[in-house]
Amino acid sequence: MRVIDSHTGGEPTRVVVDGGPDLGSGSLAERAARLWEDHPDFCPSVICEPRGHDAMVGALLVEPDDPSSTAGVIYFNTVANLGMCGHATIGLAVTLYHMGRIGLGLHRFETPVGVVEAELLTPNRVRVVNVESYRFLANVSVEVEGLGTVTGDVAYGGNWFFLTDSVPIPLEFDRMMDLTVASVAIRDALVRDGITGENHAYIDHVELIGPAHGKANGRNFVLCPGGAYDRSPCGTGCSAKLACLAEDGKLNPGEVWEQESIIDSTYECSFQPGERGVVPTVIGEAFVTSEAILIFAGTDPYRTGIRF
Ligand code: PYC
Repeated sequence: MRVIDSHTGGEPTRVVVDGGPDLGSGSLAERAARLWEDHPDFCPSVICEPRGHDAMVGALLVEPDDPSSTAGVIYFNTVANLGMCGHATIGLAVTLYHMGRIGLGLHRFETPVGVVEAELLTPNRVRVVNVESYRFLANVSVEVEGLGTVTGDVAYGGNWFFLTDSVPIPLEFDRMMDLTVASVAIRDALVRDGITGENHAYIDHVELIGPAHGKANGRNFVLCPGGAYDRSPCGTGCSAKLACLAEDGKLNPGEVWEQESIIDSTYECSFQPGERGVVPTVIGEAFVTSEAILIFAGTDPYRTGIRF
């Protein structure tokens, strides 16, 4: 299996270039469901240790439904599929350019949650127009062990997020462990209290928000579904954040919001009004880091990844 790795603002993406499973026909959402149902070893083999790690997001290229789209893509992490992934879309566009498969300019990618646009502004800088994003619940309070009452919003940005500024831990890199433990506790409390996204969707991302260090407008720490933190400012998390800012009247259409990650990487974000919420734009940079052939030796006890 051939893969190309990149990072976007520090967050890794592994694009499966060939050797992935045949998912048959049907919508992207149907094919994404089939990925784990019919090929349960595929995603862990590609991105769990020892070949990958928790922070990595995989991108499996598939035929698009609409031939005018550049490609279909199914994003996955160590535990599940992601509906959309902002950093990986930036990484994917830069990877396809690196391979000579696409040029600078506008491209359309189909994901299980809808079509997104990726405009390669330079070989490394990409502008993503994400699926429509919206706030579902505002000012939800949960009692969290060790933190007390935590209040935040539930919003959709291609994945489901709980966004809060009420955690009393500084958003500093050296507090990573505390931030992770707090975010996992918040996610567990949401489950305990039956707080979900629309249609009972599991809220698998927690976004802690606060003031920026640099000239950005805000800083975040994002807990991803597998327990890793997002090194980038999280494209879908920024989209969820934009939806909340717009609804609170704190950001106008077209106005730029610069979002800083826990490692100080940044995205330039803005939105246009949507039918229900906002249509977010996220601009960031990715760099290819390696090209590799993954080897799955029959005698390797961990050939399908370390998982328990
Ligand atoms: O950039 O949307 C994103 C993302 C989701 C999980 C990791 N990165």
